[in-house]
Amino acid sequence: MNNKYRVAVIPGDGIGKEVMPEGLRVLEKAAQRFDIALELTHIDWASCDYYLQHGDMMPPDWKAQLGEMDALLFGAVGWPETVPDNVSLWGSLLKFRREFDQYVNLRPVRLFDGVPCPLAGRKPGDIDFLIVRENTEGEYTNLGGVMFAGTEREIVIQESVFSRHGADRVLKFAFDMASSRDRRHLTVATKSNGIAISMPWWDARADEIGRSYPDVTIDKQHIDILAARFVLQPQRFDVVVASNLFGDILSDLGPACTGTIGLAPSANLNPDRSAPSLFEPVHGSAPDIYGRNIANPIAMIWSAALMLDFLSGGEGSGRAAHDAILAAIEHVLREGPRTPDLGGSASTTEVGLAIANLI
Ligand code: GGG
Repeated sequence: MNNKYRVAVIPGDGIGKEVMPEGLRVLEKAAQRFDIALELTHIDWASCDYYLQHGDMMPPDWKAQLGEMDALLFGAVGWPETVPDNVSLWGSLLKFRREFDQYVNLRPVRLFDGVPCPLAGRKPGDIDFLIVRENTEGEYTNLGGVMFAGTEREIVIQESVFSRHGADRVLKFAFDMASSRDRRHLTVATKSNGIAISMPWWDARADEIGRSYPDVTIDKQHIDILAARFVLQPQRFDVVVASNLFGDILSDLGPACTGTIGLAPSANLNPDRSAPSLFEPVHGSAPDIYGRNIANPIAMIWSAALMLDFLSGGEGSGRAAHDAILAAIEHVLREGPRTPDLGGSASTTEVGLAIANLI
């Protein structure tokens, strides 16, 4: 074997449990073909079912168990009928991102050949960009509190946190990504007119970091018009860097503009490799379609491909396996079968099998 990787497999909740087997089917086929050894550890916690039995999303030694891994392959979290969403998210996914310092959430957005685009007149090639979402701070905090709760005087304070260390490192990553691409253009999502302290500061950090990247052109766009341009002029974008919340919203909107969020993968990266990185579809647990075997497994499968690419440093058999999986996804999106989110009637399993058979 060329390479050996330890991977924790965490299906989580809802359709995470349905798309994960297809992710693994394709992953194992690619590993076999490209001589990659995978040691998979199946995790049945980090789920709302586990919470209902144990009163917590994860066991107390979760960090020791997962810290030994090279990567985490994650499905989805959330089952609001039984566990409040903030409890399940803060009890699992956000702990992984913070404790393993996965400070970059890389989310590719691409319109594929054969996928009907909801934006009139767009063809493959018009939409092909990367969202770099800051992943450990920003608007995602549990800092704040409620005063005079339940009274007419009720006051709610929710803090945002931006550190120079946190902003600079994700901005550098985004500039590096832009610098490595043909168009070399970086869009910085901001809202410096309304959010009067953190966002002008974020813009200034981008300007300062950008001085080390004279080959990269940069434009700053307020999040409201930026969102509109995702729909109206998606060809403008190459790499987009955004704070945690803005990046989260943009990375649902972007894939929606390419036909379905069911295709969108993500890589929660610890680029320094001091702890495992995590790979997951952008979509959540989708309680409305869970149990019918109709969820699109492609976001999960593409996430597994991103994992192989990252683990191999973008070289050798890992890169070859990634490229083969992407080619198989492209083929299936052109020729079918398709799940209902893309207008087809195929099952999750049928799409997974079709992709695996092409590897
Ligand atoms: N597979 C992604 C997932 O389960 N997402 C649930 C969610 O609410 N995520 C919010 C976030 O990514 O910050």
